[in-house]
Amino acid sequence: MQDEHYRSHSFFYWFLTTPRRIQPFVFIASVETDTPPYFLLVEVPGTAPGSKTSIPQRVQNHHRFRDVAIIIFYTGNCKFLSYNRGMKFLDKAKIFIKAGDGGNGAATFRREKYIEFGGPNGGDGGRGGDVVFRAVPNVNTLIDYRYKMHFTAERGENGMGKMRTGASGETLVLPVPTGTVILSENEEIEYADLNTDGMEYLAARGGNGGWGNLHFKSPTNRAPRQANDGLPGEERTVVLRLKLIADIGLVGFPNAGKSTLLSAVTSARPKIANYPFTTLNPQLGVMYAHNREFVMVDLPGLIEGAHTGVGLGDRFLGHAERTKMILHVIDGTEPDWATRYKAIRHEMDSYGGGLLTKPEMVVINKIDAIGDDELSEKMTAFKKSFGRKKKPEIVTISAAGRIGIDELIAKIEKMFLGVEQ
Ligand SMILES: Nc1nc2c(ncn2[C@@H]2O[C@H](COP(=O)(O)OP(=O)(O)OP(=O)(O)O)[C@@H](O)[C@H]2O)c(=O)[nH]1
Ligand SMILES: [Mg+2]
Repeated sequence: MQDEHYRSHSFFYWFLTTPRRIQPFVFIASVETDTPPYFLLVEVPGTAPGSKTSIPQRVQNHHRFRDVAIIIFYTGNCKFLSYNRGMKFLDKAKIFIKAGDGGNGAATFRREKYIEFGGPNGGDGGRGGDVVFRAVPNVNTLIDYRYKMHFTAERGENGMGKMRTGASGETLVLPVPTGTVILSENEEIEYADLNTDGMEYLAARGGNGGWGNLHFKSPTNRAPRQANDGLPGEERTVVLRLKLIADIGLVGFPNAGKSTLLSAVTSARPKIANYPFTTLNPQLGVMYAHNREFVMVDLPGLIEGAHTGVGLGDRFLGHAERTKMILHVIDGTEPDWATRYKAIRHEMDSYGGGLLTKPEMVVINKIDAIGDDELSEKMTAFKKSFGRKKKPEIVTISAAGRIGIDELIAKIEKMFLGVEQ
């Protein structure tokens, strides 16, 4: 399709011939056709001569790229491998929130016919609106927070004469996907973890309304002209980080067949292709077993050094943090499973987050593409590589050929029973 069309041109050609866009555009490219090293590229809009903001500045404005922004102007045959149109997924956003200021108190006096010294009757100002985050189901991206980054709740109304209190400002409810963690600006303090639907976090309190002059009436001062201004609403910058909630996480090298497996056991239809980094964003699917259903998340492929930012880096491993079980997918046609296995485990270890201690199942995929002898030889070598260490459960399948899928599902279900007891 379109994808293929792009692939048939050199990256540079493609870059030059595509019309200007208003959104940044991310894709993976390599210098030689389909071979490492891969570069994560971002094309940033509005870079024409005379543009007010510089390219790096524009890239900096997008938190997502803070640590991986690389811009390469490459004139050779730079092959475009994969792209992600529109960036529909975003798992981190930094936003500024401000609760509403309180309304001012009023300094007014009664004025009625025949009453000479009508006393003070200024009402209080209304309270400013709070800012509240609420976890909502059926959304799994923070993309809404990408372009709008400032949120202010309504101000309280000023108090009025005749003892009327100003109306309070409306609470500003900011919906976030369930699984969103709210962190301080430097990401060191976790304020809240909205891990269940409907959970709320009051992130900024509205300012109290000021007192009207009625409050200041006393025996010694019966006609106070004094009234307070409302207090300012709280304001702060917070970082939202989404950690998807799934039961099972799929990890492995690019091209191992993770997305193929997801599509074999769930109704999700992720992009599948015979080149690395097809999956650029985590994908969710629901797997139906005999008695229950499991949410599975397909994560972009890891490569050696992912924790130092190589390839897509390990940033998506955050989505495996909340899973109860890891499915480690290995391409069975690879000559040395043990080395591949250890490389991924090493990346998971470097990431931390308790990933290594999660129950794990190793899924050897693509067995349709290898002979029985080769399979058993490799299996023996793989098992041997664990030495005396405890071996994980190993399952052989062909995700594309749908071999061993039912057995895999049954084993996952069984393992879950063990996890839950
Ligand atoms: N022969 C064979 N090929 C398979 C099997 N499963 C997947 N493939 C092929 O392997 C290639 C990669 O599959 P994907 O599912 O895209 O791999 P992935 O692990 O999601 O890769 P990334 O998204 O890049 O990390 C595709 O060309 C698939 O058709 C299998 O069981 N047998
Ligand atoms: Mg994939």
